Amino acid sequence: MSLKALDYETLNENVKNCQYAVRGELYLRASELQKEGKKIIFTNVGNPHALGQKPLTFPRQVVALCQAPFLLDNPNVGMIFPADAIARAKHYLSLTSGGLGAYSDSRGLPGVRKEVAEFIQRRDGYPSDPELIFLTDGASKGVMQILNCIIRDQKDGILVPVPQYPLYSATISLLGGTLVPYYLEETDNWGLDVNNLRQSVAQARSQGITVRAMVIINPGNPTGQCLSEANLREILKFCCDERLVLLGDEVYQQNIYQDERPFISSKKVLMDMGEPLSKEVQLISFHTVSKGYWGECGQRGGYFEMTNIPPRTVEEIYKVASIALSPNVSAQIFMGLMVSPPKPGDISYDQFVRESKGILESLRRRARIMTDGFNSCKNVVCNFTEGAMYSFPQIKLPPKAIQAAKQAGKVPDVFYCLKLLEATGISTVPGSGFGQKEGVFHLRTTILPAEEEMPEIMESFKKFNDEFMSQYGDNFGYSRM
Ligand code: DCS
Repeated sequence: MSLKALDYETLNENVKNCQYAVRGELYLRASELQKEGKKIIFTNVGNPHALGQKPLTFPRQVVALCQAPFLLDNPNVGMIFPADAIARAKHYLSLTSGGLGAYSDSRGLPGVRKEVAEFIQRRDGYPSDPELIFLTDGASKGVMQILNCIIRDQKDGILVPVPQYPLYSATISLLGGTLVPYYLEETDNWGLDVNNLRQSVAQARSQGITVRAMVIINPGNPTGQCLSEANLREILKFCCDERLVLLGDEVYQQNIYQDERPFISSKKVLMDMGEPLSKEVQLISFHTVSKGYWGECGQRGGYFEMTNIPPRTVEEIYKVASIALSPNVSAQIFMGLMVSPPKPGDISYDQFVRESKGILESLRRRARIMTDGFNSCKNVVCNFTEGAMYSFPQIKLPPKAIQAAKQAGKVPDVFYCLKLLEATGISTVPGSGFGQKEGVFHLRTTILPAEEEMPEIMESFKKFNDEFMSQYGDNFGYSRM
């Protein structure tokens, strides 16, 4: 019997080969256990609202009014909504061509792109052109659109950090390109050594790969590090020398939990470096409404900004974006609100600041509780989460545990994470889903569980881990790699 196009055997191999561990085996098992009635703590996805974070009031008021514009005609609207939310809703509705039910331009509403450009200009101190900003359905879609433009065939390589967020590995394999790994240095707080980059590129070239772009995730996922300005300068110089497009994933730019290394955008560093670099290096920067203290993952709002991309290419990217007609219009409004939140003197300002500060300060405390908790466990070492939303401890698995994993037909860190899940209900992602050095094991957890639940979660983790280590250990000490 002949096979049909959607029979598994005949599917596009790129689809079958692509892996996305954040919703992989661990997540599926956790969902099963949940159905069986077990309490699961889902720390596998950076999805703050799913773990109880409350939405910020002001943006929801504005979008609620945009979704239900008839409320604006209700004489009592001022009793439920503050005047600045009403004014903002009218402003955004005036930018649309028929409210939230109408497609927008495929690049997004011009008025919102202008607000994004103004935000970038305030943040970096350099002009930003709304014509070079495209709004997207979350940062993910932007990354996919751009990788789609770059990858021509399997000989095209993209430099990706290891460990990395698997959007990159999955999309590269979906598009049939080649991932060229560069390793982050765990003992150097997940720093990036440009010599490693050179080696990675040389090795890829020796295998006939044309390296075309480099991805940085700053602050890092899953690694949580913030890149220093000096490091960013080296990277940009490297991209200039090697003629690589830099893809700057900056979705965690508001999530910073230390003061030594504040977030600094790749665009600002590039502009600070002056000519010729500032006119030469091709850079695409990504942002989202899913992270920060907004955490509006379900709204699917994002943007990318293009720097030094020729107009003909911008036209082509626009054409391809047009195939999907329009990014979500309500998400575009969230993006507009994120980049232009209430200002001092506005009615909603105090409440907005109170809510956003409350979330960020709590995340900062949770980052500390988690790192300290992991570091108090046997055979576990963990760099401090400087930014983003994750903790990525190294788990030094004893040889007996690795042996037991092999017997169970599991990758060792998957084995450990499954046992952790069964024993405690904590659903994590094994380090192998992000890439790691051979023979080294990690897990990733978010720092998002409610602060008051954190001590209990860490206690339950410690109990499990220390028992696991006693069960499989030989009581010999492991030194840190
Ligand atoms: N880039 C990075 C580095 C991310 O971590 C994520 C989401 C995205 C882009 C895409 O986000 P949006 O499409 O929602 O804008 N992070 C996933 C993660 O690791 N856990 O949850 C989601």
